[in-house]
Amino acid sequence: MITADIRPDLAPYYKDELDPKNLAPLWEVLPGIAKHLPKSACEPYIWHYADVRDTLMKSADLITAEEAERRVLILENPGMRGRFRVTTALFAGLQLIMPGEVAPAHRHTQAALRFIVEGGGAYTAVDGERTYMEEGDFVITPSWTWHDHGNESDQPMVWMDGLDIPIVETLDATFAEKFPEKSQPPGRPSGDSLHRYGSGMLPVDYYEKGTVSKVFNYPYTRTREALEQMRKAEEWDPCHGLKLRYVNPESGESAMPTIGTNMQLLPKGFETSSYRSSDATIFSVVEGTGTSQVGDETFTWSKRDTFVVPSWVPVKHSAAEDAVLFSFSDRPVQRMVGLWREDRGNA
Ligand code: 1HN
Repeated sequence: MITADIRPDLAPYYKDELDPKNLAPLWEVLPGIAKHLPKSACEPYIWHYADVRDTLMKSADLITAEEAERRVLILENPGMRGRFRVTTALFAGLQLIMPGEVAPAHRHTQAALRFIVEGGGAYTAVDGERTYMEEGDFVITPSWTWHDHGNESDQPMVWMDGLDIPIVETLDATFAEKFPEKSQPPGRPSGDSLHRYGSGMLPVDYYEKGTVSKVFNYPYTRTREALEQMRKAEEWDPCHGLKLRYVNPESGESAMPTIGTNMQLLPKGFETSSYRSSDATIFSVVEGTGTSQVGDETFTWSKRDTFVVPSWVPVKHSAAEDAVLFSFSDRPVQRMVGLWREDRGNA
């Protein structure tokens, strides 16, 4: 007879009984589930663009964008190798598209962001509308929208892809299909969505509050100008400098329901107070140089570098010159379900 207080390590015969029935004792694993703090396998890490660029360019000798469908080097968190993720909940990669190449049209339930790292003049088409992309632009391809890319410029173009792949995988809601042609036929004129929905106005009879922004390119020229104008007020947040989040203009919520995105300005010499939050965050350096202390690590960064701050690991940034950082995380998901936490200045 098994009593309630019997130790399974004292009763291997009991475990032998559980195993073929696909049962397992919670009490052996409970401390690893109800953890005191969100300690995961996700590690702080930095990819210096100078180390990665040549290797990325070599991929163009091995495979075309069309053959690869997407020629992307996955930024794999060193604590989670082989699991194609940059944080526990998000995917990130660097995508290369050479002059004249096309990445064929498809759609999937995973939502994607592109953050343009190098080059300009390639387009992404989303549900029939093309947007031409420049460095620092933030572009979205919402869940289940047709999208393809083409580089009509004479230079290689590199962007960071950020996708909610692990979230969709956890929910087992992954679907994908290919478009019958390589490129989508032209639909709305280029730039239409940005001007129609992203000029601080909306079409007169349009009162929808969709979960996804109709604006799918947030150009860097506008973002940078906003930060530059706002800096004149010198209202610096001790933890963030001057930080804006990208929103869906219909709702004021994040541009994408699963991924929150931000751009922040840190003026030369600014040192942020320690900050931590429950959303592991990926940073991409747009301008300037500086250092970030992430837990026990110190990362020295410059333009185009990418670094990861895991959940609940304290971060402090220090700008050696005027610096602009793009960042993204799963914060909207955590906020939606009441999980999100932050700790300002105490970590
Ligand atoms: C994808 O469709 C793109 O459309 C980039 O550019 C990266 C990673 C996994 C699955 C689909 C793209 C992707 C992806």
